[in-house]
Amino acid sequence: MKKKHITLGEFIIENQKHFKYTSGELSRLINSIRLAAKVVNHEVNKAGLVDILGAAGEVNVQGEAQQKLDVYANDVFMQTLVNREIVCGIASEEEDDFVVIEGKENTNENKYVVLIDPLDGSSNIDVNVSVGTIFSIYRRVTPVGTPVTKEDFLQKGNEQVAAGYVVYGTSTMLVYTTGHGVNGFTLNPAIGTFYLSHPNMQFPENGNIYSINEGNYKQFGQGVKEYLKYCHLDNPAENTPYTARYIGSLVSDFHRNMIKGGIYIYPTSTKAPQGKLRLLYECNPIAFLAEQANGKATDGYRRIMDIQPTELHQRVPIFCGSKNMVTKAEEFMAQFPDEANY
Ligand code: P6P
Repeated sequence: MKKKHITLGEFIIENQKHFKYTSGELSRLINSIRLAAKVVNHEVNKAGLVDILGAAGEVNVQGEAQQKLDVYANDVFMQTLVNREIVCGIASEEEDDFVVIEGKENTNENKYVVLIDPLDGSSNIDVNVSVGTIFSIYRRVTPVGTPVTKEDFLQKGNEQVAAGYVVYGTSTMLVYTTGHGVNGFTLNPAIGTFYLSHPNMQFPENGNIYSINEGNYKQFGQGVKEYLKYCHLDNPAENTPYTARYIGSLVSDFHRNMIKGGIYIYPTSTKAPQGKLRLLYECNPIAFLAEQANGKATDGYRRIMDIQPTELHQRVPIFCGSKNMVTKAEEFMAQFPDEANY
């Protein structure tokens, strides 16, 4: 009998073998993210009805207070993770500090921490452009049974045990890695089930799509400016000029580039001297996915996942996508090493 598309649940069970030393906690953690993604998807998909349902901060027709969707998404992911009693701490773009999660009898027996951007690009919702959730999972480094500390969250990206995103687009997909490649699952909204639609996703090593906000050109450093001039050159031998595609939603640009080939850049600028994207819950998970998909992710000079975090919400510049495109961009950045000291 022809093998049907397997579901995310079946995939997790089949790949349990990779986590032989865990008691299925990581699998249960991925499952809880699956549930939260479906709940958020339902809300995001009806966001267009805001005039009927009531804008954020107002009361909707059912008399319920409407939350801003990124606050709503944060609440859904936090609540789902807490209810499943799988993690001992959560850091979120929507929370100033990390949140200690205590199980029953105030214990902290769970060994994973989650860092999350619950709804990246949420300003795009009002104009019906795709948005995404980005998550990163680590084993705690402080003793099990004690409350988590900042040290559990300030780990290098190399220590991630899993990372992924949900893209709420023309279809809703959950794309994640546990260090054994990248797999994409598409939601069938009719039955609320994710099916494996994109097995073993890989960045093409080359591509001709570049994603950057060129409106900031004047604020960029010389290395980025020289690279952009290269992208614009009419040079068939270098497959230029490239095509500019910038959605304003990291997850969507990254997802398209992973399928078609391309590079996404959010560099430092005079307007954003540290860059804009957050290291812990945007750049590190995206970098883990990029490298697991045969791509590359650096700050223009060094691997994103080698950077030692110092603050929960710190920003770093990011160049990520097709390996050879990132390497070419780094050749221009290397001519201006002073820009590495952001
Ligand atoms: P800009 C969305 O706010 C985001 O974090 C990414 O998803 C997106 O790529 C970027 O910022 C857009 O930023 O400055 O170009 O509007």
